[in-house]
Amino acid sequence: MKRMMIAAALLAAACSPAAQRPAEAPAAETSTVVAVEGLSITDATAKPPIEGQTTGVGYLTIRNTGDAPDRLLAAAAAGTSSIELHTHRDVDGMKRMEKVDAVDLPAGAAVVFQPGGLHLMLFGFAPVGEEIPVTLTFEKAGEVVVPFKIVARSAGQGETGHGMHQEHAH
Ligand SMILES: [Cu+2]
Repeated sequence: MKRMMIAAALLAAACSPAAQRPAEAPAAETSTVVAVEGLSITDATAKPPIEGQTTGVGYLTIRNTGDAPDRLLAAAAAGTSSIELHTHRDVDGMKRMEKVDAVDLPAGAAVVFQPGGLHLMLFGFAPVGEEIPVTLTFEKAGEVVVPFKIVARSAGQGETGHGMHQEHAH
């Protein structure tokens, strides 16, 4: 665990001169922090596909630390065939997944990608190792590489709406 945190910290530092020093993170903190001009990205995690399937899901928190709005436009990573931005929408009382073209990041706000809400769909995801570097493309901030920690799907945790993913193959 410690080794991973150090590796993540080094990666974050390599990506951004503005990266926070890892010593400031709480002891239990295992997520990475990637900070660039105007954005701070934390809690980036990727769940591998369910056995027999090929689609994984990614979560993260994007904080717009600047004073102008930005937008997340796209995501891509080696080790996937493609990544889409998805959200969930209530349709007749059912949560339905929906592809979105962009995610608004209002100035000063934190946008949380989490189960039942916004998420990254990782198509053709073949997890290798402990993390997957995902290139996020922002309208203003440009391309930012964020290491997503690969977390195991715990048995019985359920997929909180993600069982539907296979229904809408692209
Ligand atoms: Cu989805």
